[in-house]
Amino acid sequence: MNAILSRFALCGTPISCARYGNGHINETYLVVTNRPHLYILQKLNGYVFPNLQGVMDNIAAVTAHIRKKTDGDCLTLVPTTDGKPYLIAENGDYWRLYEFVLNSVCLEKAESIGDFRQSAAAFGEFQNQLSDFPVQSLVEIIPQFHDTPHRYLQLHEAIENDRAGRANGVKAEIQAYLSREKEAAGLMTLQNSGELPLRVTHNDTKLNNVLLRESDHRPLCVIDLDTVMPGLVANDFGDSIRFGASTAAEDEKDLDRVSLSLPLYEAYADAFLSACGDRLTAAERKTLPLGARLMTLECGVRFLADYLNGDVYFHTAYPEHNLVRCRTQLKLAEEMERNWQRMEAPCR
Ligand code: ADP
Ligand code: GN1
Ligand code: MG
Repeated sequence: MNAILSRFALCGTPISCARYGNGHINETYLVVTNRPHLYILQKLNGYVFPNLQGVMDNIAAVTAHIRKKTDGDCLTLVPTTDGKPYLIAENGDYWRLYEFVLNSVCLEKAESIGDFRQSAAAFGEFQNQLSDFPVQSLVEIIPQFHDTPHRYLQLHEAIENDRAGRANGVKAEIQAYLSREKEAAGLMTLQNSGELPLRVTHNDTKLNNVLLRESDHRPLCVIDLDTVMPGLVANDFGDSIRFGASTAAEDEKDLDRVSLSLPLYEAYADAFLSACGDRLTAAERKTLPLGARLMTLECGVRFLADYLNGDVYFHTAYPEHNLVRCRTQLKLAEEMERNWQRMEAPCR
């Protein structure tokens, strides 16, 4: 790793570099130098992001825009020794270095309802900060990223190809997801008919993609900007709920522990709408709960497809990891169906 680090304009000499965090996509390392100075080093995932140059151009533009508007923390790229915002290694790998956001915490699970409110405030404020960013100038990093019917097509392909020979063992899960395919087009239909506007959205609004201040858990910085691109607010709202308002981890094996926490849901909706509700159209506001249900379904469809494809997309820690994740998403989607009226109430 020293060969990579020596190509960045570091403050001090690296004394350690170790794998860090729980991201499913990039290879992330915490780097400490003798000063001491802390950095986040990442090898970008070229399978997930075929247009790595586009990823980095989007991030550079979005962080520059946010930096002009805030005196708080913002993701800061550290340049290479020859002044470039990222490094292309001899073997073609892309590497980038961020300043480590000091005195921050990254939560896998909200420690209190207040924490979850703070994450809603952070993502709502992120929406505000980028409301005047020229949405068409962004590269669409992964085309049809949150096009749920398209994700269903990919699931059908995965079932047909059955590359890992796993389809027979997961007939019940396949059946459960396919029985919900009809409802998957809800948001895309409204987007295509112009009833929902495209905005600059984050598209991966998990709780662990926002850093809170260690001392009081106030929002510090939204991270993981790889998928910032034109999208629907409902999906940003929805992915936060999918991940953060579940009573269990995304990869909980005991499905009895997986359900939707209505107090967390209601707190998030309230704080998100307080932060950016004024900017939303009535149709956007009304479709926020649908975003939660469809993002949960879509994420489950993606985990199931990846399981069938042999775990080529998401990082996994054991062979059934994607299957376990797909089951939790299904259970959570069922819980949302059961609580549908309560979910709609705060967004009317
Ligand atoms: P992935 O796309 O794989 O999810 P992330 O960019 O989200 O990668 O980074 C993985 C983890 O690294 C985050 O969840 C967070 O814990 C940590 N992290 C990333 N960037 C920073 C930063 N600038 N300062 C502190 N921690 C960070
Ligand atoms: C991935 O990078 P990470 O771990 O924050 C994925 C999201 C999924 C999420 C599921 C680029 O997010 O779309 O919702 O895993 N990111 C990409 O946990 O596919
Ligand atoms: Mg992440």
